[in-house]
Amino acid sequence: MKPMHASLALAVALALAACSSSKAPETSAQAPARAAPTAAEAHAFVAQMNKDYKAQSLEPAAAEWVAETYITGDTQMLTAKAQERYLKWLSDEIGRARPYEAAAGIEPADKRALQLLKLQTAIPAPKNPAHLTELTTLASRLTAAYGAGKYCTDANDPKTCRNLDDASKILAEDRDWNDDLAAWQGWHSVGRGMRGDYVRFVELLNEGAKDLGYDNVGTMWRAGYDMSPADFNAETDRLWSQVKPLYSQLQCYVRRRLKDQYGDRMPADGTIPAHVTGNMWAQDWSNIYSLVQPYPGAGSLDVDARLQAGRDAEYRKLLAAFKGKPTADDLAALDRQADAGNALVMVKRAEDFYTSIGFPALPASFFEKSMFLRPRDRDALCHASAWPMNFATDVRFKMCIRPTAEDQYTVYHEMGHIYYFLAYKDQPPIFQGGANDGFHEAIGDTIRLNLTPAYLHRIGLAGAASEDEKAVINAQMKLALEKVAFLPFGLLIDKWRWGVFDGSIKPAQYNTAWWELRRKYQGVSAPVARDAADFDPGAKNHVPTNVPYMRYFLADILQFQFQRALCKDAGFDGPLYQCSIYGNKDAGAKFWRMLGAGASEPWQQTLKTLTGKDDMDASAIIDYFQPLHAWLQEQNKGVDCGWTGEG
Ligand code: X8Z
Ligand code: ZN
Repeated sequence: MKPMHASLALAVALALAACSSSKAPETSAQAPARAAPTAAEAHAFVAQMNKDYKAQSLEPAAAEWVAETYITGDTQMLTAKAQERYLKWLSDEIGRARPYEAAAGIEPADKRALQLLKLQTAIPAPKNPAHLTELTTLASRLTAAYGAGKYCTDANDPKTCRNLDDASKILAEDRDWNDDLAAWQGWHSVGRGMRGDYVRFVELLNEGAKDLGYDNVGTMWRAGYDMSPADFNAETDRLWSQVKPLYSQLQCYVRRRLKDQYGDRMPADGTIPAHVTGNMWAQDWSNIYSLVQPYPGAGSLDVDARLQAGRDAEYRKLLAAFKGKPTADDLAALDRQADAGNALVMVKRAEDFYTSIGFPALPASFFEKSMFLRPRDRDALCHASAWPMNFATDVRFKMCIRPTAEDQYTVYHEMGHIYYFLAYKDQPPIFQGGANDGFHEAIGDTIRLNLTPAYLHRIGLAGAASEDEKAVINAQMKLALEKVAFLPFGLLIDKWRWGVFDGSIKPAQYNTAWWELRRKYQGVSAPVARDAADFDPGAKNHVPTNVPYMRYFLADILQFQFQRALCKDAGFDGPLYQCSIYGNKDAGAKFWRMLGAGASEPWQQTLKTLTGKDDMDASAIIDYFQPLHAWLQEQNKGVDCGWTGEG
């Protein structure tokens, strides 16, 4: 279903899956395929289509939820079957809908609904039934392989195995070159086994896209932006050219500070090796803030330490209340209870922001049905996602929350999806999606921009805030390591996939093309030589789980546009980086109205209602980081910036 797949991670799941159980409904199929249906007939078709779409989507959503929260061969099979049924229904329905697009005088909303139907999955179904079965089987197998991924130093000893949480923790906290290298290499070995499946997966996706009338699946993914796929391509390049100068300054400065730390182990070609960025994919560098901090000690931004302290206090409280002498089992249970209590505090903290701007409290079922912690007794796909289960109030998180700043911000992000679902739940099902998928990703991130040093201090997550220049530069640097460092990464994942899908990147070049793009856009390199069997894209969630990624690049730009508009609305007239709309119901009401439109109108119109402009525009992110940008330019004066292979 669109909301899902098109919009969020989780969506993914559904998206792919979004299907139904029974035979294709007779209902909308009964519409006569006459040459020229009337507008009234088209209207009736769309009404029935909305009903069927909803009915068909419930079971695959439930199947995918179980498959991702309880990975076994059985749940993989069940979700593959549910997806297969849904995708079959969807492609049949698209065929039935086709004649109505040409109905004379068709209402614009009906026309839009018919167009959106074609975009309700990232996995187009091949007409060949055996190929469809194979496709959904591969989709669920790749998702499960990523979710259950582990690497072991001794294949015969499970105690030596590590999962993504373990490896990520090392990269985030341990600054030792070799420890980080081992964690990076370990996790990337998980991708190797996916290579063959992915090659076949791409063939089948393309077959499905062609059966639906697209050149390839990349063209289909780019068809969801109310402009031609070619124009969308050019649009992403335009936005990148707006932000590249800022990114280049950041890369140059960070590389120099890493050189101070690691000396000659740093490559001489100007690139940053992926494993020393504090993040498995080098997509968010905020974990190495301590290495690149402009003015040590100016301002107080130690959100990680305060979150950990909060979780530890929870544990001590539980231990103190325990009657008698706890056994080892009791202690393990208390530990778990402390994690659960902490996760709830982190979720409630985010909810508090949203309710402060007038959004409703989350439904009780959200708290009952969400998964907040990594299950201890089974494999689960821990990559965070938000799930619209029923086009109404059954909305959920699937996340494995740890007491870190990164996870706290991800909670705000996921909650943005949840509130989008709730805001547009009264739209017809086919309009229950983001204005475009970048909007969906940008909502929670906009809220996250309101977590200024002053706000973090106010809620006890940071020490006293200072607005002196040094503290401002420090705070900007920390945020830039998250938001500016991400920009080229957000862009390149789908540059790679679009190439894979259109055949310009052949299977034999999958990995080399991946690293060429990493180098070209990010100035990041592989820390060790890669070989022909490596499949490093497989080590990134969205590739095996088949979630389009350009949405995050768009969101990184859009969230600053949204924030600028909301702050204006709130009457804030200081520098944008100091604005927090916490408690501002007027700004909240305007935001809520935008969310309520869902996918019912072209995104340009939705954007204009909020910001007064109808195009995506990176000037807001550039303005936001103006103080840091100037500071970086000063620091990098006389430095030979840039790298070999820069695009
Ligand atoms: O996948 C996500 C969210 C779920 S929609 C946690 N994000 C991207 C990623 O982790 O790669 C958020 C930022 C980019
Ligand atoms: Zn998201």
